[in-house]
Amino acid sequence: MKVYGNLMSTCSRKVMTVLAEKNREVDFINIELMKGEQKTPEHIARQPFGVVPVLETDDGFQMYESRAIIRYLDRTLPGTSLTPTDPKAYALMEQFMSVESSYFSPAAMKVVMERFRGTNDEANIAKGREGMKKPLEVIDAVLAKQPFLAGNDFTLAEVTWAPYVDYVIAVGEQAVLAEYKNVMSWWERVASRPSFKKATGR
Ligand SMILES: N[C@@H](CCC(=O)N[C@@H](CS)C(=O)NCC(=O)O)C(=O)O
Repeated sequence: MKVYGNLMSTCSRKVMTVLAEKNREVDFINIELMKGEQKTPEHIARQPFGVVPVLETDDGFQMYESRAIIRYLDRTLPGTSLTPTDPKAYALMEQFMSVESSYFSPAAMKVVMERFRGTNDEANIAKGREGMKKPLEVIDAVLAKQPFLAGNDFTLAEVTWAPYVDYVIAVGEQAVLAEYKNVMSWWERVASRPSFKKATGR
């Protein structure tokens, strides 16, 4: 199995976290984003939008879109399932994956990219910080009652939130998270997970 990705990228980290949860080693083909390798015709043939990651299975099946890849991997690889069987827990997992992709990560990435690129547009950063508040408030209330977003277990919902929360902290914006104490306790559980440590090279 091959993954075309970049280990610094949030989307590749979701895929690598699930692979680590399943104890599955893959051939990792590094795509140098800073050099624009994701825009070459060779890579566009794998990923028409010119981004990473891409998964290629041993029988030559190729797919892209990180959230689709992690669902596929969880469904097909042996090991502990990261998708609840209980329909209500499953619904909550999907709900919080959607909250992440619709509301949290677009706001988080505004802040992260401004800091990461060093452009530091404070007005844009303020918008990003403001945008993170509601989704954080919502999950904080949920995490007051249960250890993980879908209930008692670590699921794909944690896998999708983790790289964005991690980068918010990495760029020095942890103050946005600090006022949500249940989020902070949850984050300790997620960040100390061996799969996430492996995916982030820690
Ligand atoms: N919706 C896509 C987004 C992929 C994406 O935006 N990847 C970023 C890295 S996290 C990328 O390749 N950026 C390089 C670029 O935009 O040129 C997915 O979930 O796989």
